[in-house]
Amino acid sequence: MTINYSEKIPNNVDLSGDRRLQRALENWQPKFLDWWEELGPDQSSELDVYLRTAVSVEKQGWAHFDYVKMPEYRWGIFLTPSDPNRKIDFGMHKGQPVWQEVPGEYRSELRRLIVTQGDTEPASVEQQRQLGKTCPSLYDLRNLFQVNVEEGRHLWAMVYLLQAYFGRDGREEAESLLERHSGDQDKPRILGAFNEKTSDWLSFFMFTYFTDRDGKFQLASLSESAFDPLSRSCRFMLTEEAHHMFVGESGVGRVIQRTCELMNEYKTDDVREYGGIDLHTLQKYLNFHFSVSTDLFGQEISTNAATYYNTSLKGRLDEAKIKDDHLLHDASYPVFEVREENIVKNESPALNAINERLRDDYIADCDLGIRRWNKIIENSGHDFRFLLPHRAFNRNIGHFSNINVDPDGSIISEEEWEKRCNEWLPSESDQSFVQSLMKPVTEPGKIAGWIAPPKGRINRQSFEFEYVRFN
Ligand code: BYC
Repeated sequence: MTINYSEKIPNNVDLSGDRRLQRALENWQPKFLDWWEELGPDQSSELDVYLRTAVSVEKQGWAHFDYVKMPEYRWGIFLTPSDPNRKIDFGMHKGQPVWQEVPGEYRSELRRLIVTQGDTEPASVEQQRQLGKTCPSLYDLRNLFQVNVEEGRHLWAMVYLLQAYFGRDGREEAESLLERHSGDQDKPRILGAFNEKTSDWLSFFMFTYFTDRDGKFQLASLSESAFDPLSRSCRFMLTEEAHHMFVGESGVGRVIQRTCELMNEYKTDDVREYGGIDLHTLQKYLNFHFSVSTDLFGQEISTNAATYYNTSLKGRLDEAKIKDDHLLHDASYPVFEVREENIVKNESPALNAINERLRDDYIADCDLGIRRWNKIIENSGHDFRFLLPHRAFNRNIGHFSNINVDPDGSIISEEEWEKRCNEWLPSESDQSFVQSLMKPVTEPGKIAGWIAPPKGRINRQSFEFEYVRFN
């Protein structure tokens, strides 16, 4: 399962054994590189970046660290080792061996799942394109670029599946993945959150905490798929994804740390004039990124999701660990809905509530990080606590998309929403304040004033290490 780096496209899928596929992917490769040049990290081609590259797909020690110019990064196709005994864990094909080919009757559903997943990867790179110019430190700059190249690789993972298993329409979809662009009026990205702007580093850290976490849960569900190549692709992607969420959680944590230091030093909550981001503003950014990411789980009641589950295409989180019949024909699941001006829980058929169940898992996971952030505040001697807003707050998809809800979950009038939304979501002036702090710091060992230095290291290198070299 070592990765073959002697080929033009590094891979562990014996690409050279399938000349047609190899040619198709080699044909797509320059288009990918053009896209990277045009819409990947701006003005970054000449930088030497201390990046990790996958050298093996085994759990231990798959990463190699070295300086790389990003356009020369070895994007490739890496799947976790196959398990010849793997059986399907859920849905109508439960108990049968997993599939190595796409069953004709599920072709369009599978393609749609793969395209939706694939679409998010280049989208996030596009969203983060300008951030390199305002990095708070070289350490952070390196982490941004690491996330970017790995999202690029995740696109490769989905493009491989499309090209290898979906023939001509797969090749067309692979082209379209480079043609839709984040925020484009005519050809936007498929899912809402991936058309939002990520124009400052606070948004980047919130995005990697909340939106990449949706990635974790969606990939985990897809890794349950009966279509084994999809499952194995997603399993390897999950190992890369962990670092992205670390960047988010530690990034936000370091901003909080710095804010608390300033609060203590100047004996005030209003740290803006001292170059920090006050806790209320952080809560607003949190509210925004949480609510936009919560939309990514789709509608509460979804026949699409029921079909994916029933046909064994997309499972639940840790499917094998759940103790039920894994068919869900007679099961129910509590789902929030609006009844006579109130938000109440109602038992619904579990098959239709698959999206909501995953959203519940996601929200519980988000909450763990919030608690760790609150610990930083508590340890600094302050009473403020972050709270996740109610799941119905600021939603654009599903039951709550037509009503206005405050962060506590009370339904409010349109008028009240208009009057108060700037208390809950970043206002224009909050955004321009945060933007005003975004000044590049590119000297090794130095850091911007609004964020604390990291405690962790990258490959045992200290914070003072020259993570990015400007030539
Ligand atoms: N925005 O029946 P429903 C990641 C559409 S992130 C816009 O509920 P379904 C990453 C929906 O497409 C993980 N539209 O849908 C993170 C459908 O449209 P059509 C990405 C939305 O299929 C950071 C209609 O509404 N992976 O990896 O049950 C950086 C009906 O909705 C949205 C996946 O998402 C939205 N938020 O559920 C980099 C996994 N939500 O067909 C990467 C694959 C729904 O009527 N995707 N719609 O035109 C899926 O499993 C499903 O497509 C969804 C939606 C869970 C997203």
